[in-house]
Amino acid sequence: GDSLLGTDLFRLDDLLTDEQKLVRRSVRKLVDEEFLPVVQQHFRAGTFPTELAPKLGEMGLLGMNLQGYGCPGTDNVTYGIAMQELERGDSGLRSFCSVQGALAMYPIWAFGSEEQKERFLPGMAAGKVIGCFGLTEPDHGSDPAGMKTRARKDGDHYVLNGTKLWITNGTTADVAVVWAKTDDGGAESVRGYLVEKGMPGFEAREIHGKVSLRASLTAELSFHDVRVPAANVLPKVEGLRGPLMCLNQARYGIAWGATGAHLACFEAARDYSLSRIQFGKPIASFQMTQEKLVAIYTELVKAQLVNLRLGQLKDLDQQTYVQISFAKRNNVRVALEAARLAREILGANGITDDYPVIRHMVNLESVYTYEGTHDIHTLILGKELTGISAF
Ligand code: TGC
Ligand code: FAD
Repeated sequence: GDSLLGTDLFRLDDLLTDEQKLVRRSVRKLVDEEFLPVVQQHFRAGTFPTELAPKLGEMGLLGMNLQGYGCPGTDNVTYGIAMQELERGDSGLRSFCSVQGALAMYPIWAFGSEEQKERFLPGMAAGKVIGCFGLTEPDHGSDPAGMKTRARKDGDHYVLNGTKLWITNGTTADVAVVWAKTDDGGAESVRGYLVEKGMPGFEAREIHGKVSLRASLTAELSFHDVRVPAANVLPKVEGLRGPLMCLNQARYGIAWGATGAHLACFEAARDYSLSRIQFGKPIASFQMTQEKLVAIYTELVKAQLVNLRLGQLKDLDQQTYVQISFAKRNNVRVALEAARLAREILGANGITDDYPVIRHMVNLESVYTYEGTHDIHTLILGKELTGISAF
């Protein structure tokens, strides 16, 4: 059925509304019918089906939990379920939606002027205008506070110089939300700049040679004396709090998303184990295979419980970034371990891209590292438990 694969042991579906179940069914259908048939080809070619963007917009999957300006304004559990179903397809598909909704639309929505919101958000919600988010730099990944990108005020413009690396959707984006330091006369502080495609001095170059997240575009952005009008500065936020609040939105979606990849690996491993015969019996009848399936399933259910509770707290506006770190850290790690076990169950077939498992496994290596590495989330939790910062 469309419950948790007919194995909803704790009746988690009882905690979902009909609307939430409907969203799950329709996103699952979209992924099954329009994405899964093309994912192998995109993964091999290192491309992303950007032509799906208007369809994703039509289904309300871009900026889903934002209110107004053409966004659906759903509750956060619905948003999470949608991210789970997208990443059941591929981490690249969920990444596309996370970057668009949580990292590009959210800062405009939360920190933008009325004019910026009206100008960008409806087109972005519709998937007609693509966004990206530039925080990471070649020399500053986990420690964005050390960023070198600078914006110098010059009349009614800011002049941007610097480089951003590993930027998802960088080459297709019409607008890049770029975080840079400005000293504007006083102390240096981080601000967000809306850099538009075609602005002289702004270039995006595709990064080649990725073995993980191949069905996703990743770029290097460079800025050489890019003149950004003051009207393109996000007026309502200053400091690292701006990008960190965006990361809270995206990490929440990743916690659910990783569980979608986990679900896909469980489903593939269980199906395979029931049909693969060795020693005259389905391999599912061997105790060691059952032990692996139980391990995958147990962590899947625990991750789903964390996601649901996190979503409830977010809907009450009581979520903390430490809870989000807990969920991102745990759910990505257990999904990665589940993918490795599922790969084992599939034997030699497990190493081919004819099955989804190894694609999820290598994708999850990126998910483990981006949006705060596993170690960074460990330190955030360690600080919470001890009161001591180990950064
Ligand atoms: P620390 O001293 O712990 O904190 C400094 C101040 O910031 C506050 N804070 C947060 N506030 C809101 N949300 C958060 N997530 C916050 N984390 C920290 C904190 O309370 C404190 O406030 P105050 O008032 O006490 O001063 O931290 P620090 O300055 O040493 O910085 C460490 C930090 C937070 C940068 C690090 O923990 C971190 O998160 N590094 C990871 C960087 C990262 O995640 N980059 C992601 C780039 S985007 C991306 O990967 C997109 S992938 C997209 C896709 O394809 O899906
Ligand atoms: P580093 O920070 O150099 O870390 C290297 C290793 O050192 C890691 O294992 C890390 O955990 C460890 N480490 C670092 N500091 C500590 C510490 N204090 N204690 C213990 N261990 C530590 N960024 C964006 O801004 N926008 C995007 O759209 C985007 N998309 C991405 C897409 C992909 C496919 C990937 C792989 C990355 C993307 N990123 C993006 C970048 C991502 O956020 C960074 O890779 C991440 O923050 C880690 O930075 P780093 O790679 O420079 O690693």
